[in-house]
Amino acid sequence: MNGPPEPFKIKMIEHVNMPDQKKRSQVIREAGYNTFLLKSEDVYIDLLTDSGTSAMSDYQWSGLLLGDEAYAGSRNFYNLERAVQDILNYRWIVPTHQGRGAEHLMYSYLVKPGQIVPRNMYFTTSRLHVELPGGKMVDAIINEAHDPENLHPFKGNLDLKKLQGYIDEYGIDKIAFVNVEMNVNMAGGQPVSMENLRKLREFCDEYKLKIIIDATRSSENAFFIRDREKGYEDIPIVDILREMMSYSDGCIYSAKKDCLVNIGGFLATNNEDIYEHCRNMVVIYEGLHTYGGMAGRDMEAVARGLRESTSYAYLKYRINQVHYLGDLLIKAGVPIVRPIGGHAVFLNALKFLPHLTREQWPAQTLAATIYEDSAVRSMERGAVSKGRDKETGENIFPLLELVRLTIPRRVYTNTHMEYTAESIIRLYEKREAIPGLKMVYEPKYLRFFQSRFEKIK
Ligand code: P71
Repeated sequence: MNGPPEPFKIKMIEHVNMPDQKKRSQVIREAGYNTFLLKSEDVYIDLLTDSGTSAMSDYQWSGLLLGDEAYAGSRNFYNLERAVQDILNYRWIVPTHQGRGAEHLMYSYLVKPGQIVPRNMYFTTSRLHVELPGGKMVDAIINEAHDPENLHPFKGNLDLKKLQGYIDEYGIDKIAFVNVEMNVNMAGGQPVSMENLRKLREFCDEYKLKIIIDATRSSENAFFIRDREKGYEDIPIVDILREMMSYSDGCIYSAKKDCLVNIGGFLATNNEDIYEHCRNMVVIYEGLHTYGGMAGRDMEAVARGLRESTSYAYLKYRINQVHYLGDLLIKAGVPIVRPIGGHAVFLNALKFLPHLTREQWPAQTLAATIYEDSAVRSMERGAVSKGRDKETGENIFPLLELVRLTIPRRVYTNTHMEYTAESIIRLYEKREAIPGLKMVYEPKYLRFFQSRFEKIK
């Protein structure tokens, strides 16, 4: 058997379409070879993202009916507050419509113009919310994370020598805070170890630096700590989460991932100044501090989902499914990022399509080609996502030029994984025949969402 069986059964299904070859070629051309611009009804298996795409449980759905839609003081806010206190061990929470709302409130308070924010790799919205108040995000992840084949078990770890280097180069006053992402998305869903967090806390205490966690995928990170780190084998996920967060001054959380909901987010902290400021700001940008852009029913679903995300049996099934897809590809020799991460399998487009130049956008090309072959939708995570250098205006070509096959939680079966793997293996066998793309339209912000391409003849 391929890992543990699902710790749930299916109560309701959603029909999906399988467009034929002619239709697939037509719609991906019309979408400018950008998978973000496809209509969902033209997609058979949607691996664009694990964000907001999970299947809720009957316990979460039933919570929707208990939504208290009062403008102020909704009971569901207090349920959410209690869940965050119980599981993440923060005293105060400010709800937001989704993760980037929390990033906006937290980072616009903590970042002053000219300051830098070291982080274990970057994430697109996080970087933008550091840049908008005049800051700059700099990379402080261990070098192993930039090597898609390095098998380090905690490739999300921060490199304290790099942090020291930034302090020496810029001066301590120029560091706004240290940002730690759990199960680092852009590195391939790679975890941070507890030992690294502990050492980081000691390091930051010496310099009185704040640590803010991006806790978006913290339950999945906790699973890897339990599975891989000595001393945590028998520790409940909740206790691991509480310890992880105890090394920080606060977190932002996109509930659309590990909390198993379609919309929602929050920030949480034990720092009274951060709380006071964000609770003030939330009413300007999101909504009153007891709903922050979410309906009461959404907050209930987040509260219940956060609790469900701490089930070890669920996490084991979840991460095992991601590994099932990755292992099928590894067996066929397809180049992927290793170790296989928590939420997605990342194809190494530079190795898959070595005949393309970086300006022919190998990852964008591969994502479009996979759709054309099988109606499976994936996401470019390479130079198009990375964007241009703010100072020179030149394209930045990161070492990682990847296609992300992101697995929604509790949505697809292993047969769907097999179908996906078969398509990619088929393409890998005829990879030399795959032509590149040229960019014909580029928007100013977060260009990967709306840029358009044409096939090079
Ligand atoms: C993902 C997303 C959603 C996304 C965002 C931007 C471009 C494409 C897709 C969102 C995250 C995230 C981390 C670590 C904050 C956010 C923003 N990820 N931190 O991976 O992964 O949260 O989407 O709720 O605003 O597809 P938000």
